[in-house]
Amino acid sequence: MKSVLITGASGEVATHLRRELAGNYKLRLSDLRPLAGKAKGETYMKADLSRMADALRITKGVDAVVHLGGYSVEGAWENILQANIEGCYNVFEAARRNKVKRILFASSNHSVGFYPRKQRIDHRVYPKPDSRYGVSKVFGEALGSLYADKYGMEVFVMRIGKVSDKPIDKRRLSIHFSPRDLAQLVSIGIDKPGIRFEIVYGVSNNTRSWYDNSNARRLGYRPRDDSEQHAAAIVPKKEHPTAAKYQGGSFTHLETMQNPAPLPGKKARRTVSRRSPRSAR
Ligand code: 15L
Repeated sequence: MKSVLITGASGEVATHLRRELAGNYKLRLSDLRPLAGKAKGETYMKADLSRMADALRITKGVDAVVHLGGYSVEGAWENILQANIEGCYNVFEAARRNKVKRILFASSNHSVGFYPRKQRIDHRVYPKPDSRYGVSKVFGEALGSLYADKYGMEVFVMRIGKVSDKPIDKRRLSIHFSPRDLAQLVSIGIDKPGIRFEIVYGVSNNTRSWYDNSNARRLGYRPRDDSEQHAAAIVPKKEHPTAAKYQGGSFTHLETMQNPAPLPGKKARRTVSRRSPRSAR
């Protein structure tokens, strides 16, 4: 059985993933935050990914890394820099030093969030991040490309939409990613032989998708869910005109959001500000 490290294991995406992958891999879970309950076959290692020593410790001896850790929404530059730029670099570099070949990187729909909703995009489009958060995801994609080309690592980039049981609004109908489809895509990323550097969209088979996900299909992905079955239950909400135009929605105009995964000792920020990045500090 392969041994797989999941970073950001206390987060929402990892919580779904752990449940879906249970029994298929030996899961090593890391997070700065404590883990709420551990299943059979899971081990937990507390780690601050902005410290190289921690990244080296947790990546030692695993077959693959699923890197989900980091700041998961738009935030102050200091937070994004530490969690998503330094943390991401440390994970790739530690994996290289520990000779872990395979890394799955959780990028986001926000690395391409400034594409208009009326445009269908594939995995080859130029990045158009919609936020500092989106820029940090483009950084991770670029780092993955470098580590694949320069060091022969096997890198699987997933531009994840929104993982949940049901979409909560109209935008999420286009980027919905069900837990079982997430597990299928991650398993391909871990097990498919011959991967060098691939970008795929982490979304279900949504009728209203903005993505041509043929690269994922080429690699064997056959999503089973379509958000359309939930469409009738979505309550229409008025969107900001910029948000309504672009795929990234509110990330295209808001400066900070509530981080659903606050660091220990820090309160989740409830402020949603429209001020400039400078004054938002
Ligand atoms: C993301 O990248 C976030 O991590 C997630 O919390 C959601 O906000 C999602 O995008 C989204 O676009 O809904």
